[in-house]
Amino acid sequence: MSIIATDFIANTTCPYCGVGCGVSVNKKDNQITVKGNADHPANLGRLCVKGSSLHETLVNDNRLVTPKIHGEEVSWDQALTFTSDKFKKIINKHGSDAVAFYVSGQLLTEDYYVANKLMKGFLGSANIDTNSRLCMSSAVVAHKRAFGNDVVPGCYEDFEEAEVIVFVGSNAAYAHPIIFQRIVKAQKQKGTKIVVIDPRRTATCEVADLHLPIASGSDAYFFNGLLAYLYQNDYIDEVFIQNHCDGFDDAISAAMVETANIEDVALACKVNAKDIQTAFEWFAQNPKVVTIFSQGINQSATGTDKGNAIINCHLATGKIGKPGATPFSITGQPNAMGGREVGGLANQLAAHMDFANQSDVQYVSDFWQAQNMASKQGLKAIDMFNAVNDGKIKAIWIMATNPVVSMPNADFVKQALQKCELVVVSDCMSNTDTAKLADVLLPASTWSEKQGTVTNSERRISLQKGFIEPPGQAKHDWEIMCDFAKKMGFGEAFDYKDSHEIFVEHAKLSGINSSKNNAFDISNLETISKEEYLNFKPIQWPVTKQLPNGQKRMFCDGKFFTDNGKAKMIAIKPASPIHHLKKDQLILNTGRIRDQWHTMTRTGSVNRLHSHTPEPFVQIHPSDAQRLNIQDQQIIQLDNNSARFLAKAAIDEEQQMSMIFAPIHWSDAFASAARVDSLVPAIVDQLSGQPQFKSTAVTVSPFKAKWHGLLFCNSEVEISFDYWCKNLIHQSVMYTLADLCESEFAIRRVKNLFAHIKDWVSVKDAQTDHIRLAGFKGEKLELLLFISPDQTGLVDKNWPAKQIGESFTGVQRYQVLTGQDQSGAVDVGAIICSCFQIGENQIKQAIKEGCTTSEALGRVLKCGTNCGSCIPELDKIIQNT
Ligand SMILES: Nc1nc2c(c(=O)[nH]1)N[C@H]1C(S)=C(S)[C@@H](COP(=O)(O)OP(=O)(O)OC[C@H]3O[C@@H](n4cnc5c(=O)[nH]c(N)nc54)[C@H](O)[C@@H]3O)O[C@H]1N2
Ligand SMILES: Nc1nc2c(c(=O)[nH]1)N[C@H]1C(S)=C(S)[C@@H](COP(=O)(O)OP(=O)(O)OC[C@H]3O[C@@H](n4cnc5c(=O)[nH]c(N)nc54)[C@H](O)[C@@H]3O)O[C@H]1N2
Ligand code: SF4
Ligand SMILES: [Mo]
Repeated sequence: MSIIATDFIANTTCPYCGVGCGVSVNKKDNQITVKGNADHPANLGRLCVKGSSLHETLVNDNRLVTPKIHGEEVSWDQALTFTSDKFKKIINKHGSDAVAFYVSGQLLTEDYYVANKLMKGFLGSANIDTNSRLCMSSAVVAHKRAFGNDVVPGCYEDFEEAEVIVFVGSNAAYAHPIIFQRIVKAQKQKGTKIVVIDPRRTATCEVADLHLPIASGSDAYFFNGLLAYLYQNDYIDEVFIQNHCDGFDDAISAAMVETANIEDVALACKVNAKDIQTAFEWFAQNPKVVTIFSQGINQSATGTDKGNAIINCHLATGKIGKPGATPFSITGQPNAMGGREVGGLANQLAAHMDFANQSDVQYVSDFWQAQNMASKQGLKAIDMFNAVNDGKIKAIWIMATNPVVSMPNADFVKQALQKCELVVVSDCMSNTDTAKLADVLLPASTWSEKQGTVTNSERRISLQKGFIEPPGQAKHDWEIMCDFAKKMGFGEAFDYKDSHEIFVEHAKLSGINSSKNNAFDISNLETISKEEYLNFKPIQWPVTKQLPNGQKRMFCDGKFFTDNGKAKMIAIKPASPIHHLKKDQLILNTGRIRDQWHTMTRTGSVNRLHSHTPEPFVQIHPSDAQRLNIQDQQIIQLDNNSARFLAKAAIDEEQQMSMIFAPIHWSDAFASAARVDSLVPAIVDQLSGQPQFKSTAVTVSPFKAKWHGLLFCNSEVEISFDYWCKNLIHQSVMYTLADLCESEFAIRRVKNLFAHIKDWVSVKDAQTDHIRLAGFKGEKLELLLFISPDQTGLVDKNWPAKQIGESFTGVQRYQVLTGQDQSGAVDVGAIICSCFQIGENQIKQAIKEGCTTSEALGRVLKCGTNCGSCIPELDKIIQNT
């Protein structure tokens, strides 16, 4: 890592979630630290656990630092000549639609702008789609149907203004922690009522006044029911409807068909009618309601309709465009919103313009002086990979996303890429599951090295700043594409000096929207100087001559971006996914955990982020577990789609019956069989193309391992057991193991794997079948292996993990095989507070000694006093102890 110049303080933006927190980076005495930027309006100084560990991701052994062709290191010139020759040949022979880009909401706006311009304006196809298809595309369509444009109406201040907050399909305590903390603070100050609609009882529910554990996918029944209730009980804002909405009568008629009675809603949602009534009353009786929706809504075969069912209720009551009153689709990735602005989706043009409108296509083409302008929409993500599989797409370039892990039907995606003539992958990491399939692997710079803007959930544009030189030969994504464009013969149009120039062009292009009745217009930023750009002041679009300081809320005047200026209520026919479950099947729901980011390529390198949830798990209700003969923490197997998934059972009443939950994060780089999307088929919303990730019937069975093991060593190895999972803990790499083979084979396999170790010490207890093995190099402990026929016979992991690399002589070499500190100190237990590494056992002890609030625990143990992400769990442990 080469750090720029001397000491500095740099203001930048967090690269993780769509909250878009401002981060202050401080370099002093060769040490980099991060803290929340108190001046950034998104977080006002706070950071969650992921944000506050950003400095720990700056050094990473798995960085990709040189371009490679078929695994061989090459120069940039060779890599891009090879790639452009292939692209030219394929386009000449098979046409422009034989090539594709699959990009990401984690690209910066400037990268994204260049990718979109290159594909749609110069390569001549609109085959550029993004992982935002998996994330926000249903919300985009819902917004366009209702408002005429893809616009999030509200702002974060609305969370503090609101009297009622409804979280629907959002586990903000984990996924949008700083928004969650803002809301909890407001709740403490003024008693905001919080409703959570989620089949699971999540950490977000810890602060809920009401939790509705609805049946999987039944949300549209709830919101249609709410609309019918509002109508029947005279809560409609007649004047607003009259002046500002179309489609009211049809939407009401549709809502009255199946959901006119609360009892019917309760039946469809499988929750009790009284709670539904309470939620309806709170929505109806309080003028200031914010409905926050996320992937529990979007990731559904009818996600767009669900989005509109929510928006309908806000329109019908005029709860939009006012302080504290708005539907609010919160974005997942740091630049999910920016991608939409530049037209990163295959069915969009730049600056929110549309292929459906010939004058839009012409305008963009003229503006770019495009050599080969695409004239029609391209393929959406699922169709794109189908076309790769069918051989219709012969070259695909994947940037800043890991589809072999994150796409539904993930094994199919893997196969399609294996068959594809040319797979180019730009990533900052060398070892992702997708990078392993690349013909051409291009090293990209990443957060801390690259510079450019991102737009957060409240339309606020901020700068991610570069303050470290990229390692090795890594280049910025926009630079890589511009170099490629030059090789393709488009040099003039891609001759940018820096990201500032790209931003200026993007801002300029958006200026057309003032005459097109489109919301996205940041043309007032087209004159921004480089100096101003480098010190970018976070601002919410639109930013125009009339609105030079941006705009907090949209639709305050009741004007929408439709032809007649009125919002559209959409008649919704509610639907839930239908599953005919066999005896051993349950419905799989998937989502996020607190301390990991997506496929773990960044957060997976930080020890303390492993401590909260070290292994993949399947949350299962006690009665399902009992019926299927599953014990807590036992490895279980999920089957579907010809794929097998292995993870530990977490028996939990917070999970509803007939459903299970598994995290999305583990890839083949971190576990043997925990890519959850191998189980999920590609069923999509017909309007948006977004896949249904949250409701899949899978077969569930116990996995009957012959033995369980813990392996501690000092570096990563290519391991192959039926079950393994990799962790970073203290100074060691730890593998949790289990297998169907005999334990004797395991010993042999481990010894073969570590052939360089010659000095072994082992013990075997013939009675218990416990085997323990230590490997030394000189006095240094290189490896520890503990094997037991059952999991409970294994040692606590903290002490052994601290011994790797230490020196042992004489009898100590046997003592280390006990796996225990000879002083008898007690293990801290599962880590709850990642910041201060405070474990559950310590917390329980402190509660026994009199701490009855999370604040009191914070005073004694410091837990929860840094990022605050663990406070919901501290509260839960207090309740349960
Ligand atoms: N820690 C962490 N934070 C992240 C991310 C991360 O990887 N890690 N990723 C970011 C990204 S890209 C995104 S998109 C966001 C996603 O943020 P969220 O959408 O909040 O996260 P998820 O866990 O995917 O899903 C939210 C909830 O939807 C619920 N759900 C499932 N089915 C239904 C249903 O039928 N109805 C309802 N009402 N709820 C349902 C699930 O039980 C789950 O608790 O998180 C962002 N923040
Ligand atoms: N079952 C199920 N599946 C899901 C979801 C779910 O809830 N359930 N959620 C979906 C959603 S909402 C999302 S957003 C996706 C996320 O899924 P992905 O986008 O596949 O996940 P990431 O791990 O964030 O992938 C980002 C990649 O970009 C690399 N990278 C980081 N910075 C840079 C950079 O600056 N340049 C380049 N070129 N590369 C970089 C990282 O190393 C990593 O390999 O998963 C989707 N899949
Ligand atoms: S909430 Fe956490 S992950 Fe999201 S932007 Fe803020 S600090 Fe980053
Ligand atoms: Mo996402």
